[in-house]
Amino acid sequence: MKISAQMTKRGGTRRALGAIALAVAAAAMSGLPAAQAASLQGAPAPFNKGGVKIALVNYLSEGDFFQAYEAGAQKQAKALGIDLRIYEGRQDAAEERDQIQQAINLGVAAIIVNHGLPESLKDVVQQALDKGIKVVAFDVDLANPKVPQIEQSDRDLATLLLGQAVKDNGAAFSAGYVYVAGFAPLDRRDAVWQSFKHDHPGVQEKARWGTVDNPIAQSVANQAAAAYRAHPDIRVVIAPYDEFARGANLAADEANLGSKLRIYSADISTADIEAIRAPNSAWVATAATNPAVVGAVSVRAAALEVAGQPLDHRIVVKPTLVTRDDLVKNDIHTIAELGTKFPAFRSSDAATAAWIPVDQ
Ligand code: SR1
Repeated sequence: MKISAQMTKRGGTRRALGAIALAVAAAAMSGLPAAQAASLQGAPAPFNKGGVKIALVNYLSEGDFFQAYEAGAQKQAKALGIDLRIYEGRQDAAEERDQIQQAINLGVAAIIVNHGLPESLKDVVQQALDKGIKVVAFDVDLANPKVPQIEQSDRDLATLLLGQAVKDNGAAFSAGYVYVAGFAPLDRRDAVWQSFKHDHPGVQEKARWGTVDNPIAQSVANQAAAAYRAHPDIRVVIAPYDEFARGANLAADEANLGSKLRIYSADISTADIEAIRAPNSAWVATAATNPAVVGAVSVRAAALEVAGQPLDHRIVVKPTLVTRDDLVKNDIHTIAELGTKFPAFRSSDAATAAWIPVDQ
């Protein structure tokens, strides 16, 4: 069940109440609870009884990555008979805190925190833990030994895309860099970029830009257009988030720079694959996981915590490098087709157990 900001505001609006009434009426008509929470035979308690509620609290929800992440989480929750309550992210730290509080009040067994600002979350997460609620975090470092941390190995991801940039362009080039500080995955990727520049004195960062203002890709495109005009010597753009790469690519397209620039990114979606494959596209490679698999891993990690079963503190979903050549040679147009060539895009063995169905 998705819980929107409108539905979560205190006091609620008539529209929100209407939506709830409709959901309840629909559930009553189908004879099912509002969200299915079935029992799972052979599973440890409480999954053998069903009715386990888990909250997924997002800081960001817009864009292909986060939509696929949520879809993967929902699919894994369904397979586990979990009643997953999804709180939409609006890049609002106060709202995310409030949503965690609401999940606590709802009596969930676990909370998955997807991104956010650590300083605004640590105390409310501690309140959840104090009440016996399990917490796992994806891409936000809550610095709490009781909170397992899920990530895509941002170090590997950045190393892969920078390695490809050197392979294609040599060890000396003028670069543009797209970055916004304060997001754990972007900060971890940035640490690799900083040491890469130190080790490659021939690589010059000529311009830096970036924003997470919605719509992110269009906002980044506006900045990129100005950067390309001011620094016509830029040949390589390092854009380690697909919304950034989409923006950098849009601006390159509009300025007819497709054959002059090469863009290296993180993340992948079916729309990204089409953009990378497009004739004359400047976007040539990306290092990525399947975000649906990461969403599934997050739910499995929360389930293992609830069942009291062993789980590493750091749970990593390994990224894979995908180049335009890979896509064209293998006639890949979608994430599903990508999974046939690269098994890592189908599933991950992170946070698994014999009783957990894994099927992405
Ligand atoms: C604003 S942070 C964006 C990143 O979060 C996830 O880790 C995705 O990989 C995306 O690049």
